[in-house]
This record gives sequence, C-alpha cells and structure tokens, in this order.
Amino acid sequence: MRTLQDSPPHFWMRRARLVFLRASLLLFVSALPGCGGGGSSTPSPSPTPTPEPLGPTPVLITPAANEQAASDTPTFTVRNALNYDQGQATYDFKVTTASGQREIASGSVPAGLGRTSAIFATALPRGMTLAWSVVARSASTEVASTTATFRTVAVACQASASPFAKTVVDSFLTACTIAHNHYQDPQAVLGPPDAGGSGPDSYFGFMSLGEGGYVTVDMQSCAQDLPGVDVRVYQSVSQEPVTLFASGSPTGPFQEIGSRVRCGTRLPGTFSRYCDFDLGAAEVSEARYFRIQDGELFPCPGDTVTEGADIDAIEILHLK
Ligand SMILES: [Ca+2]
Ligand SMILES: [Ca+2]
Repeated sequence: MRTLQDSPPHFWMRRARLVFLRASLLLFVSALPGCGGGGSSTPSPSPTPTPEPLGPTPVLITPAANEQAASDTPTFTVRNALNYDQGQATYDFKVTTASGQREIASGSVPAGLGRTSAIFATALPRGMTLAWSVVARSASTEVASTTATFRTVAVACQASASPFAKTVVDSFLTACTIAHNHYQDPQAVLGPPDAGGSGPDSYFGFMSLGEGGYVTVDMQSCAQDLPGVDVRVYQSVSQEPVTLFASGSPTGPFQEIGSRVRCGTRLPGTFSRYCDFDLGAAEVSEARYFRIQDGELFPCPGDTVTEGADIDAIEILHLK
C-alpha cells in the first residue's frame, strides 16, 4: 500500500524534466559572415549587388511566406531596417508554432550589412507549419517585422495498412525501475494490443515504464492531424496516465502532444485501457515517431512490479 510518507515532492522532479525538455529546444543562432554583402571571404561569381534601400522595419525574405523549407536548418534572412544596419543593431529571430502560442526556437545575431541572416543550430520539427519574425534592436529603440508562416520539411511516411508501431527507436528505464519492475521488454509495445494475464507475475504483452521511463517507436506510416483524436495509446494495469511526444524524425525534436493523460477507457474484449491524443493540440500536421513517457510519476521503488504506465500498443487513428 502507498502511504503518505511515500509521496514525494513530485514538483521538482517534474520541473527538472520540463527544464530538460526546454533546454533541448534551446537554439543558438549564428551570424552568417558575408550575408548581405559584407565581410565575406567566400568567392562569389555574382557582381556586387546594388545596395537595397532600407525601410522603416525589417522585411522577411527567406523562408518566403507559405514556402516549404528545403532543410531542417533553413537560413532565415531579413532585409535590415533603416538605422538598424551593420554596427547599429542586433536582430532577434523567433520561430513559433503557426498560432504563435509556443516558441520553437529563438536567438540573436548582430546585424549584417543590408541583410541579416541566421541559422538555428538544431533542427526544426518536420511536418509543421511555423511562424517567424524578427525584432531589430539598437541601443535605445527597436522595430519589429511582420510575421510569416512557412512549412517545415515533410515527414518521410511509408505506406502501410497497419496502424500500429513497427519498431522500437529507443527506450529508457531508470536503474531503480530496472531493479523493481518485472515487465521491461520494449518490443512488447509493438503491434496490436495483445496484453493479458494476471498480476503480479503472470502478465504479458506490455512494458512498464516506471517514473521517468519512456519508449520511442517508429510507426513507419504517419499519423495526420484530422478533426478529433489522431493517436491512441493502450495502457494495461490500472488507469495510469501517459505523456505523448511526436516527431517527424527519429532524432527529434519531439513535440509534446498531451501531458499525463489518464488511460481509462476500455474497448470490449481488450485487456488494456486506452487514452487518445490530438496532434492538433500541438499544431503538428503529421508525425511518424512517437515517444510514450510515463505520466504516473510515482517514485521508485513503488509498491508493485508494474510501477508507472504499462504500455501495450500505439495505434494511428488517422493514417496518412
Ligand atoms: Ca486531430
Ligand atoms: Ca503489446
């Protein structure tokens, strides 16, 4: 039985995890020497361009509005604002979700000559429409650009009739969970829901994550955001919550689709219960890789051999 003494200050553990996730999205922007025609040692076959007249605000050039980025690390370029040119200003680049509600990347660079460019050090998420803008800052004033949206690189989706997870990309269990939980095989989350048996030692067909544990799967085919929920996670034993992340690349970045969603609904004839997720909640258009993370957050060691969310299967409800 769990007692009050067992209940830890979960807050700081959750906080630490959030900080880690945000840190993984921290991006560094670097000035591109030579962009805008200044200070480049790179030979160029083009004649020296006529300097562009600078307007009162920065003008977004690339990625152009509604364009699809050609790379996971596209070059963002603006035409400088008057009096915010090289030696006069810095430019803050910001990329958000299309709604502007969630920041994806940000950073500052010194103004180039006429134009200022930046590249984020880490990849942008695939399969999303993002928005970007800049603010030019001098010592005492600032001017902002408009905001433009662009599409990131499309997810490479394979055609498949099966909506279930195909392979395991990676997984993680804490040393404490490995020492105490009995069901640790990540392969158990692949394929259709098939868990069953009885506790504590005769269950089969799931992986118990324990606090801090996760498993990442490749669906090979893609889930797409259509009206309603798009992805289902089957969870065995009790109704423990699950946190789901999605990506268009096995190496991420992953977007949080839902946090600590209780898996409490059971289909007739299915041992596991399920919880559903809407890609649209994170403004993700399509995704192929999912990271399923424990959402129970009960500290290890717990009082069972199935501590944490027990993952049986992952199903795409809206196959692309
Ligand atoms: Ca949806
Ligand atoms: Ca299973």
